[in-house]
Amino acid sequence: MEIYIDGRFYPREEAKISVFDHGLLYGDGVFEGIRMYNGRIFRLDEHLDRLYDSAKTIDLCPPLSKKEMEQAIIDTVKKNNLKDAYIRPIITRGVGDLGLCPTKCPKPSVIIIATEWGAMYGDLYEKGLKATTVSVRRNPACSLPPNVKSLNYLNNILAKIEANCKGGDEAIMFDMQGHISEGSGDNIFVVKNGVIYTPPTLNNLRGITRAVVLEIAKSMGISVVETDLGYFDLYTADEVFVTGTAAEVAPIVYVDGRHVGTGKPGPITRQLMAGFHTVTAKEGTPAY
Ligand code: PXG
Repeated sequence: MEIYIDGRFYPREEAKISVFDHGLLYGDGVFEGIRMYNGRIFRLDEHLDRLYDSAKTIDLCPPLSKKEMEQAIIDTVKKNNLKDAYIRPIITRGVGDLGLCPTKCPKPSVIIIATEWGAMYGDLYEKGLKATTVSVRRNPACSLPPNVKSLNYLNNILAKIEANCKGGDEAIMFDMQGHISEGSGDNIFVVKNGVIYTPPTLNNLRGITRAVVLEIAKSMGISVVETDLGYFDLYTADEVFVTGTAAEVAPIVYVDGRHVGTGKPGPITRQLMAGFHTVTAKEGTPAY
């Protein structure tokens, strides 16, 4: 595996950054998770836009233009001869001193890791996942906006730890007001009486898979409503599913020990899973 760091490629064992990089010291940086399907990079422009918006929000000036970043991503997948892959571009604040002030970091760093990748949840796409609501609240938009895909993922990791302890495959987080926010690494949807409901994106990451799934649903003539949701909606849903670059479209069949609908992946979720595979099979920026 060859990893890109600041314009050069290093073998996995030699791909290292400074212990004084504020990405490590403070989680000060931003990243993306991108998929490549059959040699084409899925929704690359959207991921680049979100990466640069995340950077702008934390006042981090990327050392590469968007075009140069796109090229670096393409170079990295080519260097590794990848066709079906997960791509992880990272921009860190760079090397500074032990103080947290970012003005001491003159040069942000860019890292790109690309690795072969298949289905994240294996047979759970057929069986469905068990989800657990967690006591950890999603950090509010007035502290660290959940729209920023920052290197500081402890909020999500705490949620995942709690879900793991409770035997869940994925966590479901609420915001400070008690509205459903999202999973630890995916957006959440419920289906009731043939209509898809999902929270607006002030309290969660503006997921790119979320947007694709909403497009697919609309093209299939399924109504979509973006609205605040609570426990009640989750426990009484006919279907629940999550979406993410890593998770793709994944059915949830249990929430807090209550079965969702029939306890099996529902028909709308299945339609969207199939629709998503159709879209990923034909779209994307060709790397070769
Ligand atoms: N919410 C959060 C908090 C995320 O981290 C999504 C939603 C889905 O967004 P996209 O644009 O990918 O549809 C994410 C995605 C993992 C993992 O291991 C997942 C993500 C990031 C890093 C790791 O599951 N994020």
